[in-house]
Amino acid sequence: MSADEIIPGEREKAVPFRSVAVIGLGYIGLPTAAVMASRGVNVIGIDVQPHVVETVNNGGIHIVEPHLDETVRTAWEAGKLRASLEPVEADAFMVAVPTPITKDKHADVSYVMKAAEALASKLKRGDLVVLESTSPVGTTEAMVEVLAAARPDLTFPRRGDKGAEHDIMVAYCPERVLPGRVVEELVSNDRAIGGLTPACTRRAMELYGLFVEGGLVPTDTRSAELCKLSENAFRDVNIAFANELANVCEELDMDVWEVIRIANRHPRVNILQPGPGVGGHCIAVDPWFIAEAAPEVTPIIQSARRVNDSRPERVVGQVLAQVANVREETGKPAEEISVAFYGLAFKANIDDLRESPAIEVIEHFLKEHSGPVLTVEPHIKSLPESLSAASLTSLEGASGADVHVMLVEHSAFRGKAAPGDYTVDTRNVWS
Ligand code: SAJ
Repeated sequence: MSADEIIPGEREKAVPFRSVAVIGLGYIGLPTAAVMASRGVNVIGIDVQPHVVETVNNGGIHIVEPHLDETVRTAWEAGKLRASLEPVEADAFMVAVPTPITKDKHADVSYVMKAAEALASKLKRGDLVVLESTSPVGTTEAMVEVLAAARPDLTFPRRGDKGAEHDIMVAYCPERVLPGRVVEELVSNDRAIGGLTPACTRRAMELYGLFVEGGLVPTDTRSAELCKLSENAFRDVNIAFANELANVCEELDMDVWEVIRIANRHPRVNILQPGPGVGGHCIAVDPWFIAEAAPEVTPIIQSARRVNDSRPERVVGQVLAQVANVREETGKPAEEISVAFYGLAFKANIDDLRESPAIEVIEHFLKEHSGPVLTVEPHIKSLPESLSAASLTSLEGASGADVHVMLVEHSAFRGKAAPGDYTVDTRNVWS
């Protein structure tokens, strides 16, 4: 699909969007709804969780993300943003629901299909439906079939349709914002706009043009779907390279940070940072959506996943080695050796503990160690259930521990010397 097909020279004036419904008020849906509403669009957020709907309808937020609270409050005060448990009529529907992965690495797109079933009854001629959730290739087409089955009175576009007019327009436009910078990146990032037909792409570009200042890149649904998966798989493979290098340096008793620092002085080399593993709900998941679709031809993507997934266990081995050193050098029994872990979030400067490799390290370590385990995480007030055998303390509270383990490079931990002689620094904070 070329840009010329999408944006004809003589374009008639766009039909305004009187209202937009955002299905799913999570880490992507709520910021998207709020940013659009702050640009004067009438937005209604739909979520199945009553506490989320109630919070938004009181001008509040249920997730932590810089600047989201003021964006939501301002839009809510202006009467542009409200929430509902049930879908309502709108001129455009944006679907931003989770697409998790099952234990055996299959993509679960059931929330997308449920959202499609729920919104189908509200569709009217001329509406636009956009899928934003990170999805396996072909999900947008499958979603259209769900909509079409529910609404035989309306016509829907199919892949490859060119000239035909349809009652409903459908596109795939993946989110690509970075947690911690969501409100800013929603506006400034370029967006891939993949319509099922050129008319669908055009309509979706009009919608995103309401709040995106980055470029709007027209394409088809499948390319947009694979593009999103490729972005995260690319990052995963690059992080795996850094982690593999860390494994090599561990074997050779060398400093990986020194090697990376100097290698990155090469004009065409940019090695990422090793760490205790890859967390979050995107980078550790999305590569499997590609691998599941083409298992025989994705050895790099699959082994990168395995390298990154094996890091927590390696870190546990390093911590146990330090515990053994303390025991040997001080004569203390293991049950008296205290170990402090710094950082629990899945990455720096956020409070999100979901799919965190730091948690995995500590859970695993608790099974191997009988002495006191301390944790320091300035962004949370209580420990998750799985860490109930550990305690949450401050930097000062952890200072007397025998072994210190840096897991997340929060700003609050930077600029300080190593707190003791026995350390494992997975993030190059103390070295
Ligand atoms: N990490 C490293 N070393 C690095 C970089 C990251 O170990 O050099 C680890 C982090 O500590 C974290 C994990 O990787 O555990 C993922 O963190 P991230 O900052 O790389 O990515 P996310 O998951 O917060 O957001 C990603 C982004 N994708 C890309 O950068 C290609 C974001 O733009 C996407 O919108 C997001 O996934 C998503 O929702 O898909």
